Amino acid sequence: MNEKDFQKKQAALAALNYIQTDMIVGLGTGSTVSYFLDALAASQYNIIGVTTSTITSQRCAELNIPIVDIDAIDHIDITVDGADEVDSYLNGIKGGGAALLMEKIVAKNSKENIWIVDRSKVHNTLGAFPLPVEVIPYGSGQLLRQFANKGLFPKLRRHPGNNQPIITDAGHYIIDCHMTTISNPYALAEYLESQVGVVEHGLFLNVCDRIIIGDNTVEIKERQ
Ligand code: ABF
Repeated sequence: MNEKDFQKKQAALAALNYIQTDMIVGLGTGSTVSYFLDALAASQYNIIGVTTSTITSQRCAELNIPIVDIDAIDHIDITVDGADEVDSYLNGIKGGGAALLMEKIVAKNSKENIWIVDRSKVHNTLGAFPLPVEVIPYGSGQLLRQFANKGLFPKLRRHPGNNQPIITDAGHYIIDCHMTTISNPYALAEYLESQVGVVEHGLFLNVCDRIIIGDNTVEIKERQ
């Protein structure tokens, strides 16, 4: 196991400490969450899961983790998810796995949100990871032009194999914005949310309550 995977697994194991039997647990997406699912399945905790993507649903089925429709419950007790980049304010960029819309819906309906990451995800300022923006296919060409004029360095996300646009679980496209540094994520979020055709973006601001950074000594940062 390489160092990054070791850190992911350490963070995933530490997240298990916040789970209790009979909880309704939001289950995110990505390889770090996959380590968490393995640990959850091996634990004695009886939980009901709410999933954020088709891939996570498939993993839960393989691991016999019961899942429930998000609209069949009144709240989610805790959501454990990964992230593509986090900053010192516990804000983050998510969506590298093209599941940001359902991840944000689950997160916004959770009493507590925990992100589990390896150290390479932690930066002082967001932007090193291209910001995913989920858009309606119709008019996405116009949004690409608008974002380029805004200096967001946009690129439509395509399958590496056939170069076709990626289609999300909800049937949308993803535009990745390669800005390198996002000096004011709140202003950028407000701009994106005002553009017709934008469904959701990967800036998760004031969402995360606790970040667990996997390492030899696991670091836990809590929102003040
Ligand atoms: C998910 O976690 C996505 O938002 C993000 O792309 C992913 C990170 O993947 P990994 O844990 O494999 O680095 O929630």
